[in-house]
Amino acid sequence: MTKDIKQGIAKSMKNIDSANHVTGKSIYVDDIPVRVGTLYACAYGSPMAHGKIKNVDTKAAAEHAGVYSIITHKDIPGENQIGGIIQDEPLLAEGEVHFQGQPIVLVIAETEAIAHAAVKKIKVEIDPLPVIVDPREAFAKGELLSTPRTFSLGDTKKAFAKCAHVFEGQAESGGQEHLYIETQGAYAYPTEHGSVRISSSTQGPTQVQRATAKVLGLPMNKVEVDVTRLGGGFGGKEDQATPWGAMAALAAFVLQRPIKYVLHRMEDMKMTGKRNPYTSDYKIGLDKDLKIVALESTYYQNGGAAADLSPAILERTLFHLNNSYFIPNVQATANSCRTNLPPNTAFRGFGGPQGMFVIEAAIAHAAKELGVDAIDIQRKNLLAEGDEFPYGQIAEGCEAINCWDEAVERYDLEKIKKEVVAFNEKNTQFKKGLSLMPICFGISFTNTQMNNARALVHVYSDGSVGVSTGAIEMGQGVNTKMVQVAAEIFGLDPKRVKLESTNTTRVANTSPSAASATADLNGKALAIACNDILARLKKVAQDNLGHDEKTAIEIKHETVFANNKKTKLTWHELVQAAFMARVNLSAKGHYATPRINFDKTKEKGHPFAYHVYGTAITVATVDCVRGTYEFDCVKLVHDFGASMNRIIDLGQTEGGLVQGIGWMTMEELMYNKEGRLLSNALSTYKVPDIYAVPREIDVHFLNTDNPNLAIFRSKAVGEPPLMYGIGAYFAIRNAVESFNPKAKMAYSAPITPEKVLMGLYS
Ligand code: LUZ
Ligand code: MOS
Repeated sequence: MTKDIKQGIAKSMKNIDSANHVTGKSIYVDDIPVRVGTLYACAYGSPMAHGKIKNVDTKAAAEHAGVYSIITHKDIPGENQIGGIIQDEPLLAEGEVHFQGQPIVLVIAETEAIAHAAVKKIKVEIDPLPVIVDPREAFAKGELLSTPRTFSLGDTKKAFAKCAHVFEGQAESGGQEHLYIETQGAYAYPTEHGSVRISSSTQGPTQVQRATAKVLGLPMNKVEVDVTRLGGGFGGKEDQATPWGAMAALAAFVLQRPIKYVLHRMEDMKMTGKRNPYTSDYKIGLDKDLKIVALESTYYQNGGAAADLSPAILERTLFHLNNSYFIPNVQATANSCRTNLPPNTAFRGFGGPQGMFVIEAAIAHAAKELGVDAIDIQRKNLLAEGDEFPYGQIAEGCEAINCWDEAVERYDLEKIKKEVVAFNEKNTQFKKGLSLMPICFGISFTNTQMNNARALVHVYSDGSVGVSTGAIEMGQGVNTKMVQVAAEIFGLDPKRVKLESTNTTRVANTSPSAASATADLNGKALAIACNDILARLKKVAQDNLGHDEKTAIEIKHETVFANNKKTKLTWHELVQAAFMARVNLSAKGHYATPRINFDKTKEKGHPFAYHVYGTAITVATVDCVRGTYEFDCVKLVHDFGASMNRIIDLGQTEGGLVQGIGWMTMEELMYNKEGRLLSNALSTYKVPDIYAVPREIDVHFLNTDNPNLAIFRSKAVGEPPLMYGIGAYFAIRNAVESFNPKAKMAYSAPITPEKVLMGLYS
């Protein structure tokens, strides 16, 4: 624990929700007790991926017993538009459809079962138009969602001319279903003065509020959004909780009845966007000492049918194109391609993992051609203090080499290497593969404007504390960290602090809980508010104890200290004295990350508050008869800064790692040429289960004292560990190549057992 923390109460404090989670008491949207008169919604999704709507026949559905109303775009009082970054997405299709599952009609019925049954009776005639599912095809046809972006550093043309080795290739990574345990959903009801209140399972309450206000033609102050917690988000509810919130609110507003809409799993899988698949070209140049001298790359992002967050995701791909390496000459262009899939969206890592996979593939490719170990190329090129990122930021507090070297030493890489070689010499059916995966992830929303947050704190006259922030609890433990912040600053037992729901009437204009930045931004805002109240309380303490304003007052363990000496005054008495003296016991804090900036016209700046680093060692075993595989171990060193809660941070690291392994190895999204999702259930879309988890996961906390832009110097932890999963891909590949050194395998993730088998016998 660093010197910044006086109490250190909560270093290993348990998640405040754990007991309620395991006893089923935690409230999610579907658990909210419904009001009398509640009706249920279900959307009819387009059966075609692209076409012109000729006719919508809702007669049979409307006549179905128990159906209350049918809502189409014609019922929208405001604008039929929910696009975030770009206004290109209707709430309910109008004239044309652009992906299978796109909502066209909303059925409102007395029960959920009736709503679902009635939807099946809707008949929509659609004149088909050509369907594009491949991003390169979309690009060739000029179907772009946003302007292409190019990052450059140095001069790649000159650099390539001098390179000893140049390799060119393609790399592709697939999409990923978020599979939050709680599906998308919302519960909305009309309130006084033509207003509406929505309980939404969203990472972005303000996004839901803003879009709903637009759809209903209302000012934002008439739309209240409240969020208790989410059963997972992973980016899937950063923007894509919005349509369901807006649909529920639309029906509630038009019909003046409470409306509930919670998606069924298969509806959710079919209708919502996923991680953006990418296909990319790379050209990498190395000198004779294996230093990477130049990289040229082009990324084709499969954006789906609407922009959603894809332009921002595209940008983060470029920000992470060099992963944890210094590359002096870079020319990289990224294209966001419009296809007829559900709009793809944010997913833990937000385009970063997709960019990092490409540089890792390029390095693996070079290593193979040169007959060297990829590990040697990786180590030689790790980012060092003072190196420049392709976007102009200079690496400060760079832990890339520290993490790598610590992992190599602590886990005895030489020994692991020898064991793998020895195993492979002795075995023919089973082969082991080893990889190292360094990571580097920039912390801040890449859109500078979004890096701000607010908090509202009340100290009640009995000494208890209520906290509201813009942070959304989605299982990541942010509310526990917020309790820690308030308890630490006030010197209280965490039990005194209650975290309120996240509500747009208490904390407004929020950025979504995303970008791994939620605890930092909201924690800093909360710290400001708490410190404000604390300053007022200190004055009261000075007066109360008969001291002057020079006396240093501190509150520790609920007791007031004056000039480091314990006094008789307790927290409770101090608060009462303040209340009697009519001192304001409430405060609002606002925080905006200092220093960060980015100039999009030059594609240069200092967009990130800081970077998070780490290195993972992965060993996989491949069954060379079956093509199946297991992970022996993942041993990693991760840069947590000074972790403020090791239990939560460890959970985030393990969860992120396994989610990354799933993306890279087994989770295969399949769409057919008509844009229909084939992997539309958990029987056809395989996610990691307990057997897919590495047999051993070892996480070493690298304790680093910087940077102070992290809350209590405890670095952001949400997304970075996902990218360790990329190591699983290369470990498996290396095992295959040990069985068949001539294996012909595209750099194509996920590396499913089918692909492994083809590689083994190629
Ligand atoms: N969301 C966003 C994100 O809007 N901007 C970002 O930079 C970001 N990064 C990671 C995850 N979500
Ligand atoms: Mo996100 S990918 O919603 O941080």
